[in-house]
Amino acid sequence: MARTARFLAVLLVGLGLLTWVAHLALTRTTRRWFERDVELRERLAVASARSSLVRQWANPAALPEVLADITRDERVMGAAACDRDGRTRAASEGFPEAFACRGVLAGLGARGLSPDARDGWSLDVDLPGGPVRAYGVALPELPGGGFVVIVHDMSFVGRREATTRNQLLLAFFVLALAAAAVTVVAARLAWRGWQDDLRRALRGDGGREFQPLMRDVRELVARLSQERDADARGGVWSPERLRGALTHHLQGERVVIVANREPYIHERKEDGTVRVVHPASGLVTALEPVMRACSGIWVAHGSGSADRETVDAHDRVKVPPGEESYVVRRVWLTEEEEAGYYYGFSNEGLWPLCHVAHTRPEFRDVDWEQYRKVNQRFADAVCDEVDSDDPIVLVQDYHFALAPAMIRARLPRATIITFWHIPWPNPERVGICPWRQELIEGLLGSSVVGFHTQQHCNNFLDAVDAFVESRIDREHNAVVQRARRTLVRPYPISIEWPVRWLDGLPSPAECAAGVRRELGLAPDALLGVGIDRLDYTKGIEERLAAVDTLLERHPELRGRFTFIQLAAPSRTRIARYQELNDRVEALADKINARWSEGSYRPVVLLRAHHEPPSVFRYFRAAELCYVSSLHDGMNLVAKEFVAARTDERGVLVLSQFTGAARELTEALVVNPYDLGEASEAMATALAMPVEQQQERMRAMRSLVAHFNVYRWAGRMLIDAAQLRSRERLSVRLSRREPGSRESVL
Ligand code: ADQ
Repeated sequence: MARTARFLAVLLVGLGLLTWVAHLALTRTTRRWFERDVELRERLAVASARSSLVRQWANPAALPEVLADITRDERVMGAAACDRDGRTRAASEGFPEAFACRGVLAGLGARGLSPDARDGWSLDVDLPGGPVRAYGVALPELPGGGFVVIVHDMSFVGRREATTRNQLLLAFFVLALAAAAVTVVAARLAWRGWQDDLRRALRGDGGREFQPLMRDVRELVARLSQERDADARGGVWSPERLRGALTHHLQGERVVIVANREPYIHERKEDGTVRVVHPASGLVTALEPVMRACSGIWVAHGSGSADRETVDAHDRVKVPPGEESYVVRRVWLTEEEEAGYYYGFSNEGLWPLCHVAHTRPEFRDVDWEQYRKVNQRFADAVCDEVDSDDPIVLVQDYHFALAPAMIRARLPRATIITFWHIPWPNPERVGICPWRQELIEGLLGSSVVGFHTQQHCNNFLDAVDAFVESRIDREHNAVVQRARRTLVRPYPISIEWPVRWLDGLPSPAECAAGVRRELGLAPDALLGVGIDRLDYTKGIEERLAAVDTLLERHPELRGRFTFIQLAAPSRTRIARYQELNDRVEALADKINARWSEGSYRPVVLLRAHHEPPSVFRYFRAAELCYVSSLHDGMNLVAKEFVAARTDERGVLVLSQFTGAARELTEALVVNPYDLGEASEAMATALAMPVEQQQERMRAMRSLVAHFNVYRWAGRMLIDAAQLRSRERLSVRLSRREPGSRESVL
C-alpha cells in the first residue's frame, strides 16, 4: 500500500513538471502558427489586389472599392493606400485613425524600419481592446512610390491560442495518465506473475524455466549447510567427529560392512598358539579405523586357520582384541567356493579386467557360478545381522558386485553404499566380461556406488550406458533403473590420522640406524623402500629395473644406495602370482649380482608379511619411497609413507597411474614404464636439499591429515543419511511402497 502511494506521488509530481514544460512549448508554437497564418492571408490579399491598386491609384473614387476587397476578411479592421510621403490617398470604411499613413511612417522610423522593404513589414501595437497588427506592402511600381497598410485585429490569436493549448494539454494529460496506468498495471501483473513463479518453484512444482536455478540454489544450500555443519564441529576429521556425525545424522545406527577380507585373522602358529594377524590390505587399512570409531558389524570370509575356534555360536567374534569395539561375523567358504569366487572370478577375472596391467582376464562359467552363490551367501549373512528393515550397509569391493541387488531384494528400504576399491575401466574393457550386465545390475542395487576418482565414476556411467537398460542423469551422476535411483560418486579413500602404529616407534633417525644395522649396511647407506603385496599391478619389476638403471647412470650411488622391497605374498594359488614371485626374485638376484661389492647389496627383497609397526619402521628409515603401480585405485602405501614421516624428511616417488598421484602433487610423479625418468627421480630424491624435502612433505602431510579416512567415511555416511531421510520423506509423501519409486533427489 505504502509502495503504491509513493509511486502515485512520484507520478503526479512528474506529470506536473511535464505539463508545465509542455505549456511553455505549446504557447510559443501556437502563437507562431497564428501569426504566420495572418501574414499569409494579408500577403495574399495584397497580391491579388495589387494590379487593381496600381491601376486605380490615381482614381480616388475607385480606390476605396479596391481597398474594400482587401478588407473582406472579418478580422481585418481596415486598409489604407498611402503615398510615400505619408499622405493618405484612400482608406476603407472604419480604418482606425491611430494607423493613419503619417503615423505609420513615424512608427516605422522609430523602429528603424523602411516602408520600402521588399518583403513588407509589420507593426504590433497593444491597444486596450486587444493587440492589433499593421501590415504594409510597398508599391514601388507607382510613380513617386506608395504603400498599402492593412490593420488586423489580433485579439483572436490569444483566444484561439488558449483554446488550442487547453485542448492539447488536456489530451496530453489524459494520455500521460493512461500511459502511467498501463505501466502500473503491467508492472503489477509482471510482479505478481514472477512471485507466483517463484512461489511455485520454491514449492518444487515450479515452471521448467526455474528448474535449473532452483536446483542450483538447493544444491548450494545443501552444500553450505553441510559445510557449516562440518565447520561447527570443527577441524580435522577424527574418530570422535565421525562418531558424532553418526549420532547426529544417523541417530547412532549400527553400520554393517560386508568385505571379503576380515580385519583380524586368527592363525594357529607351529607352536600351537594362536596369533592375530593384520592382513596386508588397503581395504582393511582404511576401514578398520572407521569400524573402531563407528562400531557395528563386519561380515567377512573367515580365512584364518584358527578363525573357527575363536567365534561364538553365531560365528561372531568381538574385535580388536582387548578393545572389542565392534563385531566380526565370519562366513565360511568351502574350498570350491573359495577357488571359484575368490581366486577364480574375483582375482583371475575382475582384478586383471579392472587394472591396465597387461594380464589377461580369465572368465570361467564355473567361477561365475561360485561368485553368484557366494555373493548370495554374504547377502544373506548381512540380512541376518541387520536390526531394522532399513539398515545402512557398506558393501566393499569387486568381490561383491552382485550383493547390493541381492540385499535390496530382501531389504527394499536398505541404504546400501558400495565402494569399489580398484579402478573401473572403460566400457570396451568391461565388455570383455561375459557377465558384465549382471555385474552392473548387481551394483545398481546400491543407493550409492563410490569410486576413488571421477574418472572411474565416468567409466562406470559409460558402462551402464553401454550395457544395461536405464536412464542416466549425468547432471547428478546418477542412474535410474526401474524407477530407482543410484548415485555414482567419487570418494577418494585415505588412512587414519594420526596412524596408531606410530605410537612407541623410535625416531626416524633411530629407525634408519636400526634398519642399516639389521641388514648389514654401512651406517651412512642411503635407503629406498617399496612396500606392497606381491602383485603384478604394483609394478615391482619395473621398480627394481629402475633401481638398476639408477646405479647404471649414477656410479656415485653404487655401494651407497640400497633399495629395500617388502613384498607380502598374495593370492599365491594363482599361477600369475607364482610367476611374478619367481620373476621378482630372479630380477633382484640379477641386480644384486651386477652391483654387489663386499657386504654391499643394492636390493634387499623381504618376501614376507610384516605387521604394521614393522612396515612403518621401514617407512621412517628410508630416504625415499618409490610407489610404482602400473594401475592402482588409490594406493595407501603412498599416504602411509607421508604419515610415517613425522620428521618431515624423505621423498615420495609416485607413479602417475595411482589415484594418490592426483592428491599428492608434491611427490615426484613419474611414469613407471619410463625407467630413465623413474631412475632420475630417485637420483633427484637422494640429492634433494632438506628444506625442499620438508616443504614437500609438510604440504603432503597437511593434505593427508585433512583428507583422512574418517572424512572419507563421514562423507559417505552423511550422504547415506541424507539419502535415507529423502527416501523416507518421499515414501511418506507418496504413501507408496518404499524402494519402489525414484527418490525425490
Ligand atoms: P591394495 O591393493 O591392498 O588396496 P594399498 O592401497 O596400497 O593396496 O594398500 C596396501 C596395504 O597393505 C597398506 O596398508 C600396506 O601398508 C599394506 N602392506 C603392503 N605390503 C605389506 C607387507 N609386505 N606386509 C604388511 N603389510 C603390507 C586396494 C586397492 C588400492 C586401494 C585400496 C584401498 O588396490 O588401490 O588404495 O584397496 O581402497
